[in-house]
Amino acid sequence: SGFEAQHDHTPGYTERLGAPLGGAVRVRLRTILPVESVALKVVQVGEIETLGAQEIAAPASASGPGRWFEAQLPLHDRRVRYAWQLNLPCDHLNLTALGLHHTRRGFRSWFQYLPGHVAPEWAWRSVFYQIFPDRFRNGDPSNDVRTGEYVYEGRPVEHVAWDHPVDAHGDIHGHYGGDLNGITQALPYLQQLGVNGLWLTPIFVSPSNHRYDITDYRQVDPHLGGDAAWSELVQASEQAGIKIVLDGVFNHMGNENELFRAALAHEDAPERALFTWRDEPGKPPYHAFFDVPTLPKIDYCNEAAVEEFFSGERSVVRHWLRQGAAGWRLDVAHMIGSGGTDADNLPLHRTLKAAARQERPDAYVFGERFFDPEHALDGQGEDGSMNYHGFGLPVMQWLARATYYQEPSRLDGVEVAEILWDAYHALAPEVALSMFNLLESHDIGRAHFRLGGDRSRYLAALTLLMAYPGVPCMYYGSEIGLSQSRPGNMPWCREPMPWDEAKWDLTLREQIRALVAVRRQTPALQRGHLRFLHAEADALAFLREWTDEAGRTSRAVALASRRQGPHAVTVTLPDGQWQDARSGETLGGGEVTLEAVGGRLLLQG
Ligand code: ARE
Ligand code: CA
Repeated sequence: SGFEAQHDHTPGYTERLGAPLGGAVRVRLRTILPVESVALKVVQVGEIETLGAQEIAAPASASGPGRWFEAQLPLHDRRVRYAWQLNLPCDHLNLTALGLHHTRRGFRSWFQYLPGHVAPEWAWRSVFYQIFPDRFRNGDPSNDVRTGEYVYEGRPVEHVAWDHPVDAHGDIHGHYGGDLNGITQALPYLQQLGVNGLWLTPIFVSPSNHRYDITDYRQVDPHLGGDAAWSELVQASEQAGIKIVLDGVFNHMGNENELFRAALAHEDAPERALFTWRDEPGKPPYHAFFDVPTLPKIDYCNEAAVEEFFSGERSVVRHWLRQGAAGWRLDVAHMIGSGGTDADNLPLHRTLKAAARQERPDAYVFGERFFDPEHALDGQGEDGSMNYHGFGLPVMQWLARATYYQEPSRLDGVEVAEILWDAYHALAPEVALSMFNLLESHDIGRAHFRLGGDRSRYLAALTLLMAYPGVPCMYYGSEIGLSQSRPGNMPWCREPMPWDEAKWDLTLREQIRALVAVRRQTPALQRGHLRFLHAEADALAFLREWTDEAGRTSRAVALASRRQGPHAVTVTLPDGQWQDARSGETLGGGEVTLEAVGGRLLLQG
């Protein structure tokens, strides 16, 4: 049934996360099978070590039926992989992250432990809200960009009225006037929604409205209210219990940056070494992000670049952590380096993370990656990664009515569960819990729009977002039903937030507020182990479970459906009494038939 043998990262089963390299950690197994003995298999360099496990009394910090076994897992490497072997009277079974099997399966499916890894646990308890500052709220019209104030990409910038819908013209050169002052004013609104983390897309001096082309990394754009508005926002958000993660654009800078201008000005300028130069027809004479001339790539072969941005005593990474930022989202993380692959760049990412952690021991550092990030997440570098690959894209592809952009084909629920599970167990559990989960962003279409405005599917998506392992992040305006005027990703998904409440979908906001509250109150959703309970074409269900050191167990089950009307789904729940988070209805454990419609959360403990 899948409950025959259990082991995971929670305190009853894994004694202490963060045990150092070279030491050992106590790991435990619980089983109801008639085992004669249990062994622990550990992957050593090139071989497998088999260690005995002792039968013990049930630990205080665990629950569930069966016998308990314990072994010492030696932490001989930065990532230790292990599996359990259950010796039965005339058979033996292996328990890996994939479950119980006769064969050992691949090592990749074995449990993992990262010695010495320290996760930013506050992020696990957080619900994030992404803000694109030019479009969220205009708190001070006096700092707005004035039409014709300067020229960007050969055309004068334009001030656009807040109620003017995004159009191609408005996006590239149009500034709506949103600023940090507006975010400070909106803190009570955000608190009421229940979010306690903000990710701001770039806020430093830049000519464009998106500000990914940074002119000065050490100054907040005066059009956003400047450094003073930042200090005010930091203070007010601290009081509101909200932490702020900034967008680190370290792969490229803006072409108006003084370092790049100096490099262009003289053939022998020392700044030339910060960039890589080339001579290819039709392309800028330097490497640039997607060959966009305004975004010259920074070359980290150069130690001066590493110091300026990461390791130096006054580096950009350190500077803004000192100024109150709680972490960094790394723009195009896989590209940050010296032109090699994502894997080649890992040592540099470790340097970045180490500098951030020296400055702020709980800094949350995660990279933007649209593809499988497994190779970058060994615990030494980034804490996690934006989870497009292992969460947002497949979930949306499953739920979307029509095929659309990143959704070239439709997946069924069984395939989605496989994709999610594969991405989850490829990571150490504490890393999976630090993944930055999202359904939508300023780069891809809005979820509500991609789901054809279907409320039920949208709530299914949001339920999965709040219940899945990782840090959930919503996109500004989604809570009140902000959509887009036409299909596509950017710029259509960057409409300004309407502040006229008559334009809000208040029912939706209330439903989302309730989901956020459940996430923030339920330890199982913040740090629990994951187990899929069910998957069929139109529905899937999973369990999250966490027992704390004192033995208190919290459980949650998420059930999501993409079908129009309600339908019956049969799942096996752990024993005990369950409560539907929305209706308050109670039900017992064991094999139960649930009515699936949109998203449902069942809670226990
Ligand atoms: C602007 C216009 C675009 C135009 C482009 C080129 O908006 O319509 O095509 O200029 O002239 C920032 C701005 C963008 C801006 C861009 C260039 O936000 O508005 O575009 O700079 O000036 C891929 C990368 C991913 C990257 C996206 C954009 O893998 O890392 O493309 N995301 C980050 C930021 C962006 C930012 C930049 C990078 C540059 O989040 O906001 O752009 O700093 C598929 C593919 C992915 C692709 C994804 C989204 O899934 O697999 O590889 O991401 O779609 O497009
Ligand atoms: Ca303004």
